[in-house]
Amino acid sequence: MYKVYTLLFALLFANCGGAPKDSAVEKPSSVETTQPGAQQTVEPLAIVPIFDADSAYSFVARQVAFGPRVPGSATHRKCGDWLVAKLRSYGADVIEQEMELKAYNGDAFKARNIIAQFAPEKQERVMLCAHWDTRPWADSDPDKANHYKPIPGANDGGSGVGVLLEVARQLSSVPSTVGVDIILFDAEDYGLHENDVEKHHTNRHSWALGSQYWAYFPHTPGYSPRYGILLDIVGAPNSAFHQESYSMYFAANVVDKVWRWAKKAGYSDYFVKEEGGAITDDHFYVNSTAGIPCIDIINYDPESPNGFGAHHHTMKDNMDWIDAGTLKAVGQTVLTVIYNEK
Ligand code: AHN
Ligand code: ZN
Repeated sequence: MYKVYTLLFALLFANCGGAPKDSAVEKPSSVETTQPGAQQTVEPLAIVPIFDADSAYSFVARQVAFGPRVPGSATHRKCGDWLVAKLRSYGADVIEQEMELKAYNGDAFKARNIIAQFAPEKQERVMLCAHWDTRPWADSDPDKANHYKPIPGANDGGSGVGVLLEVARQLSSVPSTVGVDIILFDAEDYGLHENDVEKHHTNRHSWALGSQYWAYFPHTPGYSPRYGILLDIVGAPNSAFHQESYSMYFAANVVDKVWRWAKKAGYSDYFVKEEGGAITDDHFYVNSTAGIPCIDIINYDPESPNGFGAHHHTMKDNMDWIDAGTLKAVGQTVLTVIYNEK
């Protein structure tokens, strides 16, 4: 915090008194100085706060400590209440969108999308999203005895939310030029159990139920942010975020923008400039139903035998799979993108 403000004041100061154009300052600005004879004006570089990876890590751990966040369960409700309170404590206007859902297998439950609006009065907006529920079944676990147990969901669920809570904490102290909406979708991970593939065939729309609902009933009618960024499975060590195919199809310019800022911020090792597979995730419905260009930052390698990682949808998806360095790469990139929106 101290560093950020020091830089801000330094830049403002450099702008006063009609000094020659400072080297720390790039482009001409629309802000005029008040000094007579000092008409040359400058615009400070965007101030990008420093993403605190330890803080994000602790937000992931806190979610995992509640236990699995399976829709309909008491631990799910408690974690949801905590998320709402946390986002309110950072100054957001929070909407809880409650809905009744039915999963592909007939399970019925109450679910809740959590929408945190920062600077809701601003017209120009960006949306950031992640799913906060966790999978009811560890159906990819090597041990069959675990196939109907809920996963801990540190990486799958916890990581995206942890990064976004830290983004929210930064927004509470350094306002961005554009308004930001952080949307935590529910019931992403209630999709087709591996043992039900025969019975239900390809039930591809069984995933992402909360975002499907939201895409039909957005919290604000006609909601149209510039674009959206979804974070899913963003905590594993040595992650490689490929350019996911639906993101490329619907929002190639956003992919390009984010990957370019990632490179500038020093994270091109994580943000790989290669096409990934097509993942049916929350962003698919944000794009196709709500018509908002939205990309998915997701650790998926189409070439690797276990795509999302060996821990995916197993009982091993715990804090051992969360790496602060990866959270930092994702969180700092997201902050760089949104604070550079004019
Ligand atoms: C598929 O596996 C096809 N879609 C769900 C993507 C996902 C699951 N993200 C997290 N868990
Ligand atoms: Zn999952």
